[in-house]
Amino acid sequence: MTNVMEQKVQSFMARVIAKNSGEVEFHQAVHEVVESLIPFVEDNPQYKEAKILERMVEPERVILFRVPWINDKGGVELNKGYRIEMNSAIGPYKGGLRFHPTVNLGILKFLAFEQVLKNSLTTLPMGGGKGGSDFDPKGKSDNEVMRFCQSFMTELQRHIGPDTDVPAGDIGVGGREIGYLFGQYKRLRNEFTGVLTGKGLEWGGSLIRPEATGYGNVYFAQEMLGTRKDSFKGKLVAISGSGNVAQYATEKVNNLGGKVVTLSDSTGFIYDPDGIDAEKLAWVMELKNVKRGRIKEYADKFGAQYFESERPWGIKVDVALPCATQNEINDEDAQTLIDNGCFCISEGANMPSTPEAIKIYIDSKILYGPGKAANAGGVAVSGLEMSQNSMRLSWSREEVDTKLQSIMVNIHENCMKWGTEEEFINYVKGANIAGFVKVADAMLAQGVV
Ligand code: NDP
Ligand code: 2IT
Repeated sequence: MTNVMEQKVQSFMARVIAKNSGEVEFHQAVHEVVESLIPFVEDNPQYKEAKILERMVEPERVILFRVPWINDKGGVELNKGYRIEMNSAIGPYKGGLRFHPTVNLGILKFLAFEQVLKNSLTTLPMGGGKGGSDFDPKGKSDNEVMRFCQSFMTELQRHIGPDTDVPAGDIGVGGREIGYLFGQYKRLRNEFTGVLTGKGLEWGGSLIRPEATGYGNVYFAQEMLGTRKDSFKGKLVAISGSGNVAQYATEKVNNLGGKVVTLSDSTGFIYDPDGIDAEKLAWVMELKNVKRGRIKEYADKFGAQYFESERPWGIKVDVALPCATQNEINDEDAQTLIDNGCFCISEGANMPSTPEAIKIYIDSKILYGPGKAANAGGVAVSGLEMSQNSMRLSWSREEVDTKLQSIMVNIHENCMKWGTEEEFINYVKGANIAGFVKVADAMLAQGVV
């Protein structure tokens, strides 16, 4: 980047930092995007004159609320509730809810900002939003989770709707939580509508939605490997996390002939050089989704190694799929991965790589799929769930999976279109510009709103 352009990025960021004080993850997400977009906007003055970038970093609306609830001992508990309605230029706000003790305004704004560009990349008509709470579902009974979800929805319901804002899951919000949230919405509003996605199959959910983020991430990685006439066959793969995204990424890698050798959670990671096959994965799903136990138990059960408080990036692999959380790969991890021969990193999580790690990927010219492209399969199938709900129809597993695959292929093509440089595809630049253009053009058409 030229010095002049670098200065423009710095002065844009200085304003963002001053106006959004202390929101470090939001600053990080915006910086990564404007590094690609400021040079593009300079070449396309219609966006500059209309201050599209400045408007895109300001949420259309931020909702903050109190969530009081009663624990099993009869004591009063209190959490914070949030919904960031970031951008509705191309459709109703759409994006997940995260329940995790680290949740704060800056984290949700980073996620909502990424979501706007991600949703645009899917080609479906969805704006961007994100929400959640600092509630920690770990160690809570089902009844406590239910009472929390009911209190959370009692306030949220007045702000959302199937044509307004359609939340879904994210960290700490899976099928159980979506069920309790949906039940309360329906009771308060007396409406059975597609106000949430990730619903159960019997009550408006879509086939393949649970699988979609993990499958989509592997489909995206497969497209990247395809540019080098390569595939997952015989590849060693490191996956982090052991939740929704990690589980279905593991399943799809297995189906495509690769071997997943790691999984993790917030306490450590397991290394199984024999591979986490279908049987072991079924055991992990039961452990995580039903018993809600720790990944360490895998090592005890299958005789694998367990590394307390460590992340899996020191293991020698060909492909890495970070599927846990933000900033889980730093520059040291990135360098270790590459030194060990890893040449493909596809992000199931949102912003799992630090800016320093991303610089190492780009300088090394490895295949690097940033989250907003690589994990867009989840929200894409949420979009398909919204369509099925509007039509009061449901599509077969094959139909939804075929649509998911073609959406991931299309996102990959769009990244190539906007991100191809000399002998290298810069997927960061490609995803940022491809996602931006559609939203920016819609904003231009709709005037100063
Ligand atoms: P889950 O809650 O199902 O699983 C999260 C996993 O990540 C768990 O193994 C969890 O471990 C681990 N984890 C969470 N926080 C941390 C942390 N601070 N440090 C280390 N490990 C952590 O969430 P999902 O699988 O749905 O989400 C994973 C990632 O994928 C997130 O970044 C999310 O934003 C992203 N994503 C999710 C989509 C979806 O459809 N669900 C769509 C697109 C992206 P533990 O149980 O110990 O907390
Ligand atoms: O980060 C994400 O894309 C999600 N958590 C899924 C959002 C959705 O609305 O399905």
